[in-house]
Amino acid sequence: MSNTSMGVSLIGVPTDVGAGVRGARMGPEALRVAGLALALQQSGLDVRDCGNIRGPANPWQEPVDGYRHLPEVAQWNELVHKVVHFELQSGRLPIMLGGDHCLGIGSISAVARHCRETGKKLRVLWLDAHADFNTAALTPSGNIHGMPVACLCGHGPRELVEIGGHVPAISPREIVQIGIRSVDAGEKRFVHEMGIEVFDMRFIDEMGIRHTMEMALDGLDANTHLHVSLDVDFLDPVIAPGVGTTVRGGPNYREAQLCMEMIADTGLLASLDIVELNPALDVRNQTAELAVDLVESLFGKSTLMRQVTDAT
Ligand SMILES: [Mn+2]
Repeated sequence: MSNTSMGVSLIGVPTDVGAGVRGARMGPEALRVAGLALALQQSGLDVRDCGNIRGPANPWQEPVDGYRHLPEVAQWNELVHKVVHFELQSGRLPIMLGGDHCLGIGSISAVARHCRETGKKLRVLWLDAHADFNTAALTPSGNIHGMPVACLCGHGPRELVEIGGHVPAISPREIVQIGIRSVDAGEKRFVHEMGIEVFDMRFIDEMGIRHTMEMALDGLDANTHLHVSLDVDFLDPVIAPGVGTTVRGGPNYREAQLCMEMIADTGLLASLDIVELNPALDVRNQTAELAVDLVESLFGKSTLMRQVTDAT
């Protein structure tokens, strides 16, 4: 079991134009300071830090027609889409260092486009406290970091829905949500209507992370491109305080590790977003360090003593 030659590209996306609290723009640096590149190198990967994408500043304005900072969000996502698609075409595994979660529009639309071009099946694992399935009509705030999944599924402003040139960018069948525990009423109806598979915290409490992940990873095959979109607010705020939108009752440390390890076991991880880390709210960079720890597990560093020579 070796991924020695696998090339991964770190792409910093320092923005919080989609968020309701400022500070996620410092996320990429916090992840670097926490040692992300070195940790991945020590896992045997060929790591290239591509530096940061440079997009528009955060104008910090009120919503216009139900959206905050739509022109800026669109610009950032156009840039993210281009870079992520280029890295995938180059045969590398892009890791997006966010930045707020609106960036999932650019990165996942690029992944979906790459899958269409290469005949791959796509599975997106959306690890988040929130469904991020709001629309201008449903959202109270207009913050676009609450809308990326809706946009990817074809519901949102043209400027975002059409990024990547294929509408919708993904089918609701290609995405699975895990850890959800805070959804607006209208948003909840819309998620059900669209038929998105959601494993919320109630499900995880009752069935356990192991069974949840078995179901979330069911049906993958060697031709599947697995994308993980990790919103740091997925984690319980007790272990991950450095987020703008904490919600109590998320996975604890061991549950989060098991989740990452089971994804690693598939050997299919092909792209990753790490988003919503807000160093302005963190305590001694512990949330960034935890994210690095989890990413190591995602790339196969097991914290267990069990030998892996035999399956099951
Ligand atoms: Mn999110």
